[in-house]
Amino acid sequence: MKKSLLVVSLLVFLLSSLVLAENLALDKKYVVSYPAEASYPDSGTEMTDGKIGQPSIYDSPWSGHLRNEFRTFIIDLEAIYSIDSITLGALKDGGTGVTLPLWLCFSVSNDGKRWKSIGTLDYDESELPTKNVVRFLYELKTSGTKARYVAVKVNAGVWLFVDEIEVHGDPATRSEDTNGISLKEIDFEEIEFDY
Ligand SMILES: [Ca+2]
Repeated sequence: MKKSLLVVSLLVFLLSSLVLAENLALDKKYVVSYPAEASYPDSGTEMTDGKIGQPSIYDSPWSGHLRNEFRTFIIDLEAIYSIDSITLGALKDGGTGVTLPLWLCFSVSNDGKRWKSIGTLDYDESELPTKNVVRFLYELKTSGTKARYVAVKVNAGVWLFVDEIEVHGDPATRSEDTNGISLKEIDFEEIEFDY
């Protein structure tokens, strides 16, 4: 193969893989089991607005959650998609009690009522970044799981700082859904998680 042809083929391949890996959660609605603290608030759109925090508690994309062991976020993708991965960004700031979650549990649903646990990320302190101030991206690979609703249960220590949840998948796998319920109708207690 000629060199120029090889470069063009490579570019086409790279572009097509970029198109496939879209963030389906961008600008989608979500709810959280317990609101962020007033001092580090979440206006209700910040977890899916595409804005990522710098590694500083003062950067506005971060919302801060204080104690109570965990928070659960539920995102409505508004249609059923085939999902390849789910990510969450969290902050560590060793000097201020902002610690990284030790575990995250994930669950999905097509109708907002029947849920299916799809995996858990579990870390020892020693497996998390040792740097004192750092943003860490958690990622669960979901190998084409079909879902409209995505629930992420996130462990909270003293302070949990989070900036964005992304759900990656191919938009072409969209199938219209009319059976879903509104986020406000979802019962957090009904969601099946590993723990
Ligand atoms: Ca954000």
